[in-house]
Amino acid sequence: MPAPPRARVVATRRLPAPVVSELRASFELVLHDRVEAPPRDDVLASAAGADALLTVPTDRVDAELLDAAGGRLRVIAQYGVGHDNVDLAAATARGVVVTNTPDVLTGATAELTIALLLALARRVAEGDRLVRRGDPWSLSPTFLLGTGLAGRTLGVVGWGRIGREVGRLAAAHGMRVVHASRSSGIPLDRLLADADAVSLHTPLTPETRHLLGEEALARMRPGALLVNTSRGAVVDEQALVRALLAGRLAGAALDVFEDEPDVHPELRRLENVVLTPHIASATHEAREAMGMLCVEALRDALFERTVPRHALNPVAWSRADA
Ligand code: 8YV
Repeated sequence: MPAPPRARVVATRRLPAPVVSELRASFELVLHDRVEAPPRDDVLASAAGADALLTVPTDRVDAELLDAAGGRLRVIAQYGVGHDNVDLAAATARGVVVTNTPDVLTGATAELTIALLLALARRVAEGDRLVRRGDPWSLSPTFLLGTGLAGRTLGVVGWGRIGREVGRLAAAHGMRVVHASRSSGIPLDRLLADADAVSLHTPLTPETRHLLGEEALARMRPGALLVNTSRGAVVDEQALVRALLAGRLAGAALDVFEDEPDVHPELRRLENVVLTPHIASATHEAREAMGMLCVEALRDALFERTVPRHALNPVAWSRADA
């Protein structure tokens, strides 16, 4: 069946230039060409009559947005691997296929995780702040000492593609790696008690929301480090702040937050906390490849009329054709 002429794709954020070119080559592109989230009402208004949406993990993709888009909507390409922001059941009920972008961001995300772990253990951000402030300092055998990674135990929570890659990179730094997941590894409690550093790589689901709450944080080894590049709400931020203020944890490195882009003021204040603005997949290579996977998904659904490779709810496809 020939494709509908110039199917309309609405993208909610600025995109890498090569991705924009590819989208414009195939579709009528409505682009919210800004880095910040557009006002919700603008998103809802622009979605009306769209054949496809291209969304990011901080967009709320729910029944309201699906209904605002209306009956032409066939596919939502999520620019990211996590999709806790998408109401998959609502999409499926309306015959809308949702896709994500796995694999191509695994390396970038694992690299940033190790970068954060090193920054925390070796006090890189703290040293950077000190030098920038112009504080007096001099080389001395006891100045700004950190902890080496070699010989320490890393506990990886969630053993999917990213968790495994983090494990591989950590092992290359001489770390002993243990993991806990739903289907393999050691029990979470044991991991928390054993690990010198804990790194989170689970999707956000009702089961993993506040997985690291008051109790779990209390089970961590005194003086342990926490790294989170998954989703902010996997950690109870208030409980984490309490554990840090009490000195039970030696530090935390966070790329994601419960209420992004807001960050708990205590976290911003603490020297032993490293903060990055959700940049784990932010390399030119990964972001371009993620965009190309979105383009592929849109072309598959709208031109080829086939279920895209990374469909999260392929059953929606048959429903739409029924
Ligand atoms: C975002 C992410 O996709 O993939 C995920 O789940 O959280 C990030 O990689 C990225 O910020 C682009 O939208």
